[in-house]
Amino acid sequence: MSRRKFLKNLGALGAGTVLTPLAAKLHSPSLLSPKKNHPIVISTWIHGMAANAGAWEILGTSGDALDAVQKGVAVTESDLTNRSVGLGGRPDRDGYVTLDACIMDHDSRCGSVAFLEDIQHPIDVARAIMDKTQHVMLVGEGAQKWALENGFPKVDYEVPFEEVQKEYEEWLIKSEYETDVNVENHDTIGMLAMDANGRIAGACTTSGMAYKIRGRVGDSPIIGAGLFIDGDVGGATATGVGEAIIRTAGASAVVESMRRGASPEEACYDIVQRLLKKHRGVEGMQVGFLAMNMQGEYGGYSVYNGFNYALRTQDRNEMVDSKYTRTWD
Ligand code: SD4
Repeated sequence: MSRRKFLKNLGALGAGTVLTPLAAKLHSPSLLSPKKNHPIVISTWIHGMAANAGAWEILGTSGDALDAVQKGVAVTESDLTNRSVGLGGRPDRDGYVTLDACIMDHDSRCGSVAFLEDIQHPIDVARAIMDKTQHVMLVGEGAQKWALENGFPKVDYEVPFEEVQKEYEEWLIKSEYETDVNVENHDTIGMLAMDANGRIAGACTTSGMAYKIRGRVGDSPIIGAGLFIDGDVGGATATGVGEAIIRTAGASAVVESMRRGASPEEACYDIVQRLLKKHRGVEGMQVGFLAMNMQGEYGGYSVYNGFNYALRTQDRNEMVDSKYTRTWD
């Protein structure tokens, strides 16, 4: 019997109805009002706390998950002390800060921008691409041109910032590209939220790997790699070495595991194992995944220890340590 029919039948029971023991059990309040795990928002790393607070301004007042994730990750983009998100980020090897972001909703609508320069909020550009164009993704010069035409101002300050520029100049002396990724040099924000109406959405934004080759784009703006949402199943997002995440279609793989019945944590564990199998011998490669299903259950898993995520619900507002497979030496 469908749940709706079942509840209707229960409602049809008159006040004087004597319930059989089974019917009385079924009539218990816990079954009539199953625990709702939403609104809920999770996001990568410690800056997720502030980002979740931004998202909660919308989620906590019965607003839409899509608006919430956009607003949430924009908080991190505005934090110019963050070295992996927004214009405070580290530059590519030619000294330019280039930004990647994407957003996706319950109905699989999505927008993405990559290799974008001098615009403060790539996530807003990604959302506008989704809302105003028939395309999913714009990159580079064309993306910037479109953003300017559509009212996004070019920032009037110098990027990289002085301190970041200094660090970059020190790096230039050796010019060694390290894919070593840990808590210090690595903190893309990926966010998943479910609103009071049970709709899910996600967003991801980053300045990418420090000192990358100019033109390099990682997983974060790639739908299916850094982020994937399917309103029938749930959503996933990723952080870490983007090349590994793209090669395994990471976020999409997590959602497909959940579709086949895995819990969010199991699904994240599975992709971490697959990724390690495909990248044998690659040491120091941190990758972390977060996932949420349509029951509002969530989980994460990472290659190495050190990955954590921020959780916000009606009664929780805290950091959660992700499970992991390896420890740093
Ligand atoms: C990238 N996944 O560009 C991003 C990097 C990242 O924290 O997550 N940094 O590959």
